[in-house]
Amino acid sequence: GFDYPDRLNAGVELTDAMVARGHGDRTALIGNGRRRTYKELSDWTNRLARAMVEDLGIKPGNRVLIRSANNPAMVACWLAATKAGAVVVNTMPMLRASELAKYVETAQITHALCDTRLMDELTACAKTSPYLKTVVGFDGTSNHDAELDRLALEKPVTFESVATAQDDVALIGFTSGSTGKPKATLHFHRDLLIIADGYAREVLGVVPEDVFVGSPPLAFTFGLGGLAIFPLRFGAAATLLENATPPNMVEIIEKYRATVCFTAPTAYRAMMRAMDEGADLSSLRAAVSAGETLPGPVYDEWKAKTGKPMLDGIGATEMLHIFISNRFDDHRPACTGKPVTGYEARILGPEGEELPAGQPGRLAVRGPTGCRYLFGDRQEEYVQGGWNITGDTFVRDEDGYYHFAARNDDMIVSAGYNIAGPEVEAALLAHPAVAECAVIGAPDEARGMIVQAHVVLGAGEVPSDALAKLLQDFVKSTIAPYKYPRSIIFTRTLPKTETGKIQRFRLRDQD
Ligand code: 3SK
Repeated sequence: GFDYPDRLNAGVELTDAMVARGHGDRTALIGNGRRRTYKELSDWTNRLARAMVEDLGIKPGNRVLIRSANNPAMVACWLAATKAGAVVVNTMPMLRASELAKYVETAQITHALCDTRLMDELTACAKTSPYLKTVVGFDGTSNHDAELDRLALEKPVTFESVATAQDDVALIGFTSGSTGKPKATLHFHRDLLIIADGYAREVLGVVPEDVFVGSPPLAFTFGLGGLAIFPLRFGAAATLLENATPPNMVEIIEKYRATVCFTAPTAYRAMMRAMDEGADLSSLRAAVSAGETLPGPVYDEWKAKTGKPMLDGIGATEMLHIFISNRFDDHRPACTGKPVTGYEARILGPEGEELPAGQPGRLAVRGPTGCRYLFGDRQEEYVQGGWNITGDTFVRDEDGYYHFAARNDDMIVSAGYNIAGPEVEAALLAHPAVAECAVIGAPDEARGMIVQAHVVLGAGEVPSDALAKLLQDFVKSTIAPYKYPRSIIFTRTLPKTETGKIQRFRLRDQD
């Protein structure tokens, strides 16, 4: 188990406590072209927290929204609000006023801190909100040239952080909502540390010399953990990129000799193409893949190119972070691995009964970081007997490893066959002409559903019936022929969420 004192403030643990442990002169954050040490981060967050309390009137328990791309100022605002005992809701820059309004209403948000470059939509949202009364800008470029920065600069570098209880709520994570309405999930101060002291320690073995890089937004708990909490908990450095495209990540990896990368398989594929052109990614010791299924061919190619396994994992906003993962010394291709210490997993049948090894069913998980929803109605649907019922179908093998089969929505029943869309995707991705693809079930009179592949071709490839036939034959030659895509649609792009998850439901809705 995890043993924390009753009074615990995660913001303090990730800043002042790190200075007290002797990490003050180490680099904590790299972004906007400069480095900040742990001591600088501690001072910065204390000043900000003072401004939040003394000038903005933030009180413990107030819900505070932060709107920003990934940059050091966003991390500082999140840590400062946490030190002030606020409950933070981090949000993505692309959200529109109507989407922000849903968050504000659901979480009853009273204060918002916003990168000044992203003010318009938030101001529009605040105009009609009965809750949101205070909106303040901060300078996401770290030039301290905005209202919150000016208020903070006048303050001393000391702040008496709120002595929160370890099970006071610190963070509300909204699920990214690749289908349906986003759900609000609650996380305690201790949860923010458990994901580091559990997964990051056990699976990644983070050391102060590590330099983290990656693409998930900090507004997504995958990004908050991977790009802020994990490095800061161990005295390592976090590089923060507002525009984390694969070329930008490659540049950062080369420049800072980054050692740990958090991103999705599509970005790893692009980074491997950059390696073909001479990019040097040899500094990376850990490549974590999550948020999307890791296709076997991507895992195999990474292993062949780097000699290291890609660490596939599955997490959930409800559970805060990754709860099943491969390990450096215990990994298999096309396999998500075994539960992280402290978490238990089960495969459930249609009646909620536990299924034996080898049978696909709904993945259920329980552990120390979840799952708690803001509103009870959802709780009943998604949490049963303390188990979080995920939206994924998995199979546990005889050796206790968990294998992803499909999102429950991605199982295709065609002429009586159960076909997992991601398996067909992995087969297509192994063909060199295919850059990206998404497989869905399309309605069909004769078969009920047919397997339909939406395919983005690689550079220089030209769509044609002949190529479609070639890809169909290729799939038939690698997996059971009944699974081949009877329909292939070539497309330039696939619909994705801001966190990079392919939105297959949008392809289904097109039909
Ligand atoms: O697997 C995911 O989608 C996820 C969600 C939240 C936090 C971490 C992860 C990997």
